[in-house]
Amino acid sequence: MQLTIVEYPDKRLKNKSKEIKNFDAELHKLLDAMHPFMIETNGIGLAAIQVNYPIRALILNIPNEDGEQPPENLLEVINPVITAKSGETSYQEGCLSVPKFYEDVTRYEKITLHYQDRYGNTKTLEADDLLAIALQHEIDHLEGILFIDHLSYSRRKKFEKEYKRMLKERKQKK
Ligand code: Y12
Ligand code: CO
Repeated sequence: MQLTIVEYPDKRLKNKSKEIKNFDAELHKLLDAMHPFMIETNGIGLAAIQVNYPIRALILNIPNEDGEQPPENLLEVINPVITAKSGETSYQEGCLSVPKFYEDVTRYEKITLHYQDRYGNTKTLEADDLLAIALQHEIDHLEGILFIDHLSYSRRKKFEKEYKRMLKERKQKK
């Protein structure tokens, strides 16, 4: 299964992803393709909509203390719902759909998540630190929200100017 990343300002990233009702081979095939794709592109989190599948699925593989992403730490999250949230934290976020840009975003410090695994089993997860931040970032994707949508008006304007310049330079190099 060949996947390609959908990059900002592609309008498809604004779409709201649909609830998953069939936990079938087609879903498993997509999840199985998303993981190597994310690792090869140096990502730690990826929502299905970023590879043009607007369904409520995301994966996360948070690096350990050695910076490794062992496959046994892979988290597959289907139909997530945040049921509790507390605290506040700020982190410099990046996104495979917004290449080369990192910006500070404020998020909840701790969250409780209800979700399903690839077989439709219901799960609960208490998350903090980078896991909580990355989950909120990926769940935003399911609502058509990007981390740059959290920036102040002036930071966003600055970002748009720099991003346009980056796209232009990239086009000229081709
Ligand atoms: C905070 C919040 C959410 C996350 C998870 C989602 N973000 C990523 O996985 C970012 C990946 C990323 C990878 C890059 O490397 C390549 O594209 C080769 C990257 O660098 C460039 O675009 C040059 C930027 C972001 C993480 C943290
Ligand atoms: Co992202």
